Amino acid sequence: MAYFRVLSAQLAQLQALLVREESWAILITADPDALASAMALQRIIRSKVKSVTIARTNEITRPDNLAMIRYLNIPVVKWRPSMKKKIQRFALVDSQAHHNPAFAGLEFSVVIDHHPKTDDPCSAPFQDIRPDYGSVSTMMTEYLYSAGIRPARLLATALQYGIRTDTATFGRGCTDVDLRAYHYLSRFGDATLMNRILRSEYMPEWLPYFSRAFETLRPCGRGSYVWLGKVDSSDILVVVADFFLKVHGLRWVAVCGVSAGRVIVVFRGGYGKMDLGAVASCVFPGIGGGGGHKTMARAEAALVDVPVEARSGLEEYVFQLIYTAAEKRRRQQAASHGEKKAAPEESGTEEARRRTAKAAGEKKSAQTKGAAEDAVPLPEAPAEPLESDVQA
Ligand SMILES: [Mn+2]
Repeated sequence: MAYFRVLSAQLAQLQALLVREESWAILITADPDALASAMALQRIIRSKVKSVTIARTNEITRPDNLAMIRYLNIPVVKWRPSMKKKIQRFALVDSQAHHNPAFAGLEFSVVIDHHPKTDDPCSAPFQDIRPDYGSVSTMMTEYLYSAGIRPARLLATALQYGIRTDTATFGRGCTDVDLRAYHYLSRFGDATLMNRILRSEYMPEWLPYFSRAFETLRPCGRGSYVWLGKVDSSDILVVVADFFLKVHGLRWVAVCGVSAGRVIVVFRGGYGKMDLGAVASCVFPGIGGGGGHKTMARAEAALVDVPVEARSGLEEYVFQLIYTAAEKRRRQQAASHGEKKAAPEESGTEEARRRTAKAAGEKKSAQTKGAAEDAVPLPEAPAEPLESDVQA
């Protein structure tokens, strides 16, 4: 049995599009899967055409993406519409034309992707769209294999990282063929370079924020509160919140800061029963909004809408709002649990009073005892995902 699906027909179709006098551009929304897939397509077609440019339409800020480009020498340039006149053929990998306004008005000859198909028909003469694949890197590994091209060290490592990233390290959406591709590539990839990319989680300029986070970390009800003050971008709140998720026993964290005239709270959790999306939706009653999933949520309000008397003590003001919202949510959960069970052992009133009194006290170091959250089942979350809360 063949190791991968046989793609001779597809390869012949692709070859038929390649003309020695033509210059190609492979457009991507750069992330590890797209970068690796573009590298692979470039490898397959480069000897048959005049030139192949890999062009990204987005800015790259994530340190692992930057490390990947640097350590694996990926020749990616920023796309500028003025480049159009020197390019005869366009290809798209890990994306479809309607995904990005930057792709509008370009005629694609090749589209290779694993995102769901839409009603919008793709007009590219060569298209391979397989939503059942965990990554396009897997598809490109099959193309290389079918074309008899042994992936060189840097290309193999890139494809491995693409597969890892898109399957959240062989979890989400990972299939047999993704695993088989990864295994095949491991013969050619460089494990040391892979580790260097994997370890590039933080930028040096982020470290002062971590220092601030450790200073301000304090318990907030059954969760934890972090105040970062003014931050360059709300992305840093996400980075710091994700870091605290890795602390054993920490149930949830609210990382707060001010950016572009807005107070922003990023919630992360997942080990407890607390529905953070529901908490986020009532942090800023009347002055802001919020929402999200049970384990990741966000709330924000414009500074001008914060009561004037609260602006000089924002750290404490936001703490109280989050504490109140979280406790309210916890009591609601306890009450609904009581209704279901008809035998509420500790329905919250006495317990809640004790906690309120306790939390009104001074700052304390994070309390990380016991990982089991309140044994209270939750009603379904009114989840409204926030796309800005997920890093591409
Ligand atoms: Mn992908």
